[in-house]
Amino acid sequence: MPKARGAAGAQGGLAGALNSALKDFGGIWFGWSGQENNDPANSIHLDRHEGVTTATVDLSSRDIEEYYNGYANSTLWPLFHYRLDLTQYERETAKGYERVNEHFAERVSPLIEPDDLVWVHDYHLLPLGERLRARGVTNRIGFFLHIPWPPTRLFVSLPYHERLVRTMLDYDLIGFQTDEWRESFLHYCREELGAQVDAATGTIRFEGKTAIARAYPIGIDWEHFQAQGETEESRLAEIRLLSSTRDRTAMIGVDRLDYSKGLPERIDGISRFFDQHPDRVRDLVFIQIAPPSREDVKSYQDIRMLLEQKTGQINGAQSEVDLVPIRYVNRGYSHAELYGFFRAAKIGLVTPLRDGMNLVAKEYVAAQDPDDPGVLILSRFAGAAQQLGVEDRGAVLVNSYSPDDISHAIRVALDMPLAERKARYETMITTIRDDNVQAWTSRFCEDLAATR
Ligand code: ADQ
Repeated sequence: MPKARGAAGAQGGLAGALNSALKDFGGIWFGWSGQENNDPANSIHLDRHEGVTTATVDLSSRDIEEYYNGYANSTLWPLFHYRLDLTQYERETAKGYERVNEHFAERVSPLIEPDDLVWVHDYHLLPLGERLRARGVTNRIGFFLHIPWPPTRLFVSLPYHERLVRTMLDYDLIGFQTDEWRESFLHYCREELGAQVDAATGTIRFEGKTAIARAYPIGIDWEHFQAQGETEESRLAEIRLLSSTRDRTAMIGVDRLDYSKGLPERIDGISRFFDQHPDRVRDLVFIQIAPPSREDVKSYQDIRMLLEQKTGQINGAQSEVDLVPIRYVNRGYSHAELYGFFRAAKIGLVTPLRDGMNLVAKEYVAAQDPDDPGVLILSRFAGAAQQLGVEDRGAVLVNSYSPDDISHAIRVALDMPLAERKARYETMITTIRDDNVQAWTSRFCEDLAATR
């Protein structure tokens, strides 16, 4: 199979997934280095680490402001997570977005060889395919969107929405996490663009171009994650958590500190649970691990403050000298440590308001002891709910906007008998193990190679 050349715009959830994929397939990772550099002559770096070649470029401070903090994370990210209230529409940042995509195309096109597959990732790079085509790249080019695609009625609030989607039709294959996001995209192409759309095959025909849209739910790197669980580091993390919670049930949340993850709403749900069941405050300790992200964007500073306030309030109201119901930790941990924490926690609380997939939900289940598994409480608005929540037989599904619903789910999870916990675990574990990141990569690359 030809080498895959990936282009990724983000650090974060997808970075780990793509690293695994590249180790297996070979190829080059191309993307932003995460560094600021105002000297364009020294802005590209080639590196080789654990069998993966990376070609990364630095961005100028203006590019970071307009492209990354601006259009990508203050326009597209909130809009694609249905948050019109947080979405900013600025002509300057939109221009910065186009400029940086052009700059990436200029840098990456000389690295592309004739039989390469090119795989572009995520909302930072929506127009990259079109920019590459303009430079004469005729290779097969695929695109994968890691986040939701919003409903048409929301998406059309974006100035020049049509221009953005037109650029996407230069891809041969466009991947979405779920059918729901794929259908929203097809709806837009049919109703707003007037494209010819075959919903069954996902084929979109428009002005002589043909693109195919399909769903490819991303998975975790199962083997790597299980190997983390075998380490001493993981075992120590598990013991550390268990010994600190003693006879109380540990409930855990692990998320980037992002308003899409529903963290204040989650705290409201826990607070409601304590209000409704004062006799059970001593049964539960909630651990929220939330490393800050995108700290230069104001909405992220706001969510951090709000969360601090809420955890402070509930701890103030419910704590005793020997009891603090919520532990809120602002830092990252290794996957080995997270594995240990997940295993020690009898409830995993994953309640985003909107999420493309959510890998934490899958990691939580993957870390459970099959003979005594914990319960996953999962938002019905996460892409993962389409795989893990089928007919409420796997995860306990909740409306993450509703404190009553979250409170009820916590009570159900706390009281769930072992037989039901095992049955729910069995329903989820097969897809988590088999539909892993390697299977996801193979499916996408094979389909991309078969286009045209
Ligand atoms: P994210 O929004 O970053 O990803 P998610 O899918 O949950 O969300 O991935 C987060 C990853 O970061 C997980 O592997 C998790 O273990 C890790 N992580 C989170 N908190 C951590 C911490 N405190 N310490 C260490 N690691 C931590 C985006 C989309 C998702 C989509 C992924 C992949 O928003 O919907 O599932 O890409 O496509």
